[in-house]
Amino acid sequence: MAFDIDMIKAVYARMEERINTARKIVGKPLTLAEKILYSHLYAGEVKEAYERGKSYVDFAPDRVAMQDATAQMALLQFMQAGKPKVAVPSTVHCDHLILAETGAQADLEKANVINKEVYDFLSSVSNKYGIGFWKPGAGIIHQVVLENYAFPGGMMIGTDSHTPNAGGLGMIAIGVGGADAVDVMAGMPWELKFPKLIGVKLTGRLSGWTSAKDVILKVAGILTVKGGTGAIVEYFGEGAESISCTGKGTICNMGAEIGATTSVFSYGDKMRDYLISTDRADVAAEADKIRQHLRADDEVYANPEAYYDQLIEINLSELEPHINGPFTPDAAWPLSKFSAAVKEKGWPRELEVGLIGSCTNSSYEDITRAASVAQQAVDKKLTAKAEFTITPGSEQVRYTTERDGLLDVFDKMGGVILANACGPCIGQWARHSNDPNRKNSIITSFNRNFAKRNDGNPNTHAFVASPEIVTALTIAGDLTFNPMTDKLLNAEGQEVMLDEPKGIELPPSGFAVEDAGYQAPAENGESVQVIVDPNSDRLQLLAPFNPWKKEDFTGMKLLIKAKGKCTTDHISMAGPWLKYRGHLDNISNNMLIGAVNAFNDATNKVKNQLTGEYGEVPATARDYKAKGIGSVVVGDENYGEGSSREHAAMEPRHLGVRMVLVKSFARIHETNLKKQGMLGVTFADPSDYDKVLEDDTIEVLDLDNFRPNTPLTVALRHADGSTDNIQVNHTYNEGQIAWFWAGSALNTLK
Ligand code: MIC
Ligand code: SF4
Repeated sequence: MAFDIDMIKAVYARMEERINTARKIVGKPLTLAEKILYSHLYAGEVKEAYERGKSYVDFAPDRVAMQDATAQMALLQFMQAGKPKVAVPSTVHCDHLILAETGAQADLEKANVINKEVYDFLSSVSNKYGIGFWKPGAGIIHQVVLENYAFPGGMMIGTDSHTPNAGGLGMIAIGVGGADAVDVMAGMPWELKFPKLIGVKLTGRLSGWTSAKDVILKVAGILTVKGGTGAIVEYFGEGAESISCTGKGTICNMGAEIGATTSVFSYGDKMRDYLISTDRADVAAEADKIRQHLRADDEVYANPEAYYDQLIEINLSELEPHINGPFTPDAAWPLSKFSAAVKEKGWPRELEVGLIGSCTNSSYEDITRAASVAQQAVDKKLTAKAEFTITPGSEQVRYTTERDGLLDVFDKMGGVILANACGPCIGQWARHSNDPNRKNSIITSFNRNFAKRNDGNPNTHAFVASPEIVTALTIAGDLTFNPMTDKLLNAEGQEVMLDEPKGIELPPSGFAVEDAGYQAPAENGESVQVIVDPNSDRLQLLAPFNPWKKEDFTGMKLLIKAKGKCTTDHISMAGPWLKYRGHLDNISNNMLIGAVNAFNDATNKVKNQLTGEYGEVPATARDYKAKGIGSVVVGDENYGEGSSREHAAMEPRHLGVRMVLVKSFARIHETNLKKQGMLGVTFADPSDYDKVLEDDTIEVLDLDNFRPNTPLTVALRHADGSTDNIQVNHTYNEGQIAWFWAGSALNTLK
């Protein structure tokens, strides 16, 4: 299982030279992100200064991590690439497919039966191609990576949008689609537009009820779900130094919610302590030797305005706990204003369930802080009014916190310990409710709260907060409870208050685990067989997509014009659909079923232009496809925000959608579309969105002139015989245009 110390030494050995050259070429002091990026150029030598937000750059990441729900598609594609073994250390983590129902053990046992075919597939592909395999129950990808593989100054990609969690350990870790992972595993360059840089200066110090989570909840409020797009967020300042390593991880994790490419903290004592405590004193010793390269240059910290494209300052001493939601993670409410907001907006005041844990918030520190609140419920004779669940992030954290008596405290408060897995965070939750459609409120320490995400119910108002705030509100069973000011009535009729939470950063008697759940790959996997049953409804081998001719982009029908928020959860819902993540045709039946049709405000109800009838989106797309007619999806701002799931791009590709035309894209989704050979373009004039009508037939007029930095012209032919010609922009470079004509990036790799 061990991380590769030689690989880390090699990265560190080349850093100094590359940083010095980059500093000369860029002509000014460097930020931390720039140092790491310039040290990971695919071509090796630093030859030019890249323009932030503009230049496409080829990188060579050190590692790849994949979770089971995305790894299936990634590895099905890798099997097509014809390589005998992965080119960089890679791991697979089985965390997304475990349904939370009764509790850890029973749920895990059931998952092992239900998902056997998928787990067997993932374990044998991993075995064959030299990939480390973390079994179901081992933990959530980002927590396991932080505990075992992340290292300061490294660069990693992962097929999950919360991969940036590893920024808590000073790594540039970026969420990507499976096709990107295939490139890196095949030893090819990985391309990224050189990011812009947002600096966040933290002064003061966290105390009382405020925790690291509140930093990112606050930042999300400032930047919104789009504000980090195309940027790396770099945290620094005395405040940053005092935050624990896992707290830093929480902040970086949720940077995904502002669309940031990734987030990162510089190396310091907190990271050092964490490395030592997780059995990696040798990594800490190496990092100590090059400390000056694992932070920005002094000039940057002294005068940050001059070096970051945008600068935000937060005083931790004044920062209040926050609660964000409902339905979007950037609706940020300071605790003191939240209760009034609940009343004013008419959100259901009764809190039905509190859920802590997940990849975002299940460190030893998080658990101790939440347990210190839970213990008070026991001591002060308070009975928790809401249901309470706890998902530990890894077996190591679970084992250690159980040994230290912490899980027992939750148990006494009435909490249920779920498996070390995503569970309710991704809708893998058999929620106990007498009415699954009731308007209701829940609060989680997770990161995302889009409609329907946790339990499939559009009326569930999900809020996001720190584990300790979630625990306090769970005890109260009331969203308007403010633990800093309000009293609760206990079983003996006395009014009591909750004291501030107390946490312990790292376990005083060290981390421990009996079976971490790791399986190393075969030394030589040549003879390992990977079996996919042709009759399976869970797995399906992929057939290459056809190359394009320009005629394919004429006579296309509008499939749907989506209105408002259209996240990957709207495009390819998770929860019950996760079971089809390895079967493209089956999962395509969820395509865009959550998107709101701009013409009738309904979901999954679009006009079939051939019959005039209204039908489900996937069925309508299949009908056009069967008749050889291409279709078009039109969307609003930040289309495809959220997850890295490339299914959101592959499903439309599979069902005959040829073009996606939107006001703006989220980064990962835009790349996923390009990789799968789709035409992803944006309105040059966003108000042209209004020109798209329900009966439009659509054509790209100048596809033979598809070149970088050159807009295209799209004709919207309306039913009344009139036509609107509109300009659309794109961000394809030469290489990506080659993927497009080839039908997919994978077709060019083969
Ligand atoms: C999520 O948090 O939405 C997920 C599920 O982890 C996704 C990945 C997926 O869809 O499999 C993500 O964040 O990328
Ligand atoms: Fe799993 Fe939720 Fe983390 Fe995604 S955000 S990896 S679903 S725990």
